[in-house]
Amino acid sequence: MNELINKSSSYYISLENEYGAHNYHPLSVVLEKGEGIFVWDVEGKKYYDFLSAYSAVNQGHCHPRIINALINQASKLTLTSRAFHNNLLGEYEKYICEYFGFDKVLPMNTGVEGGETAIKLARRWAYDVKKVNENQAHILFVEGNFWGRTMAAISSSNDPSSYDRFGPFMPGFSLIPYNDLNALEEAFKANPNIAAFMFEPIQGEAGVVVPTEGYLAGVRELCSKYNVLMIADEVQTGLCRTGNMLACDYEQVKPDLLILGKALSGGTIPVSAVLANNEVMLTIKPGEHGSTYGGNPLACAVAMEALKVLKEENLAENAYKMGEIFRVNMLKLKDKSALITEVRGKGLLNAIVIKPFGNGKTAYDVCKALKENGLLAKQTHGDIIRFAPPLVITEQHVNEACNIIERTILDL
Ligand code: IF1
Repeated sequence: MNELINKSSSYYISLENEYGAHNYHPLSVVLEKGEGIFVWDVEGKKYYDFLSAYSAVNQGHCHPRIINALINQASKLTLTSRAFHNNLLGEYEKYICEYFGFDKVLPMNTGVEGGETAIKLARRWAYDVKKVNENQAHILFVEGNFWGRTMAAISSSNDPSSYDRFGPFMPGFSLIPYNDLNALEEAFKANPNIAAFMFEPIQGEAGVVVPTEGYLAGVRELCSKYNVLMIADEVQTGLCRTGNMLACDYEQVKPDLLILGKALSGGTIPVSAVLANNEVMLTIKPGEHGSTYGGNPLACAVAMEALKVLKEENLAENAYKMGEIFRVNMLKLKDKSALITEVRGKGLLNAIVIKPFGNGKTAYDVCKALKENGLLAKQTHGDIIRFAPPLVITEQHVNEACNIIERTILDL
């Protein structure tokens, strides 16, 4: 291959197309570098990153402190497996437990493994503590939930593009509407075998669906009243994304199980965690759950640094303030453009809803135009665009990015 071909976006895209499974439909941009809130493509063009790898890069691309922790630990020891102890696991476990106020942590890798782990813990707790009859434990979810791509995750999904023709599915799951405390209480009353209620405090994939104030506290109250574990999937909403360390903090609510992932490694390697107290966590005994990479020393070093950066750089506060500015700008734009029908979100997890325009054009076409103008964002469900920049963004950059969005939308 000559150098010119080697360097063009279309070359890399055609390679992916030929040799990679076709399970994604990305925007046609090929990135090769990232720093803070910016990414660069192979042609050298610079973009605002308003996706942050689905909120995994909250601390900004290639955060120097996180990359240093990664490199230092990588040159010393990366993986031992859990067959042996390592000198970082215990320190990390103590650090993250004290950070979030739980007795214990179970370290995994991807977010969906965190969800699987939480469900196994809840089922085990149901048998050992709640005394549910064997194989009768039930987990309740909400419509529009998204927690990954495993068989269990898609078994709880009501989105056909997730589950269609992948059956048969995992039993013992059911769905109620989101943001509906009456439905939750009715479900709890109707089935004494419910082990857990698992949900996102703000729904991400569903399109940044923010529940009514009081919902989180109401969920907590009902879970306690009916002896059901509250599982908060904060894989996307946690770690300062919504303007608080956790989205549950907005209503001073503490779940029984907390699932974290994504930004727990600042976008470097897959690191997830389930936090719980002893009553739940100690129901799983040696040999009953685990993972080759879970709790590896590299992940422990990186996660500790990623968590320190969140606090020491006040990223919750910054996300809160920058989010307010972003939504004010978007609401002004909504007044100027008939294309935008809604602006919603919390902190720096935001979305705008786009009315179909032109000849059947959708949010995807808006994202294509945004890309041309130097800002990367991703549509969901055809009509929603999610805006979630790294939390290190400054006011000046929020305003500049909003100008790009405004110019793009008004030009369409
Ligand atoms: C993809 C969305 C985001 C999640 C919550 C667990 C997981 C996720 C709340 C699983 C993952 C993903 C995965 C990514 C797209 C992305 C996503 F558009 F689907 F909704 F973030 F907004 N819980 N979210 O959002 O974590 O196993 O992937 O580490 O391409 O599937 P994972």
